[in-house]
Amino acid sequence: MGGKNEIFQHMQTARQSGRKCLAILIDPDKAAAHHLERVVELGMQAKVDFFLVGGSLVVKDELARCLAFIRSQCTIPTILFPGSPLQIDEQADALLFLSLISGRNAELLIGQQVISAPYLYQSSLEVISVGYMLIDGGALTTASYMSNTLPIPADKPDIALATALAGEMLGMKTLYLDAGSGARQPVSEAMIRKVRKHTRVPLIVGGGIRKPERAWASAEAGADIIVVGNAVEKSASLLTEMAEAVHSCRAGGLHEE
Ligand code: 1GP
Repeated sequence: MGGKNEIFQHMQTARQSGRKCLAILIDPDKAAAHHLERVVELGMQAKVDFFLVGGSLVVKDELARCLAFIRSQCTIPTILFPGSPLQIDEQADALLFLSLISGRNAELLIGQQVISAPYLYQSSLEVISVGYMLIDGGALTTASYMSNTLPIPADKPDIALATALAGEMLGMKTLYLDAGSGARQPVSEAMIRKVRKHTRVPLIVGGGIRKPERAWASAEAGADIIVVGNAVEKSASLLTEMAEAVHSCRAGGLHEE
């Protein structure tokens, strides 16, 4: 692990300063070469903060190719967002070490982590622990189905907050509210606001964010890092507007206690 801390530091600085970050999620199975080229080019122009790479179900062996390409083109940090311990690759800079704390599937709370920890210990990857919470986005998502867990109901911010607090008290360095890729409804501003108000670690929010206005609203409600996948997969040029929206929002300070 090498004691690296740079990417987490970047997230924490964002949390403390109110500077909002945009992370573009790249599903290696869906990232055709020409699309990836365009996304990386636009990502550099728009100063995207991170590329998240991974997916709940990755069936092709494209992860290494995808990471190698991003690395060869830019210095934007790449962070693995793994759906399973098979998605570990040292070409990335960091890995989100997810524990699915919204669910009650022991395998995803601790089982898979036990399997991957010895590999990660020997790797050069920066490991960032994440209290990962699936929030109902109005449709059954791959993440929910594959994890065999129920998401937190969208209209129960109190459950989300209690879960987030437990994650933080257990020592998780970040929290991630995810409505799941392709969610019909993104995580509500009310839920983001509530979790943000009572927790101190960097807050990542994603799932179903299709419009720049929505990305801005999620950031304004208190997300420190906005994750966008599908929308940019469908239209790479949207990346520029998403980055403008997220980076123009500096409202973090407004919601500090
Ligand atoms: C899913 O939060 C990410 O894990 C991104 O979701 O693909 O819907 O943007 P979208």
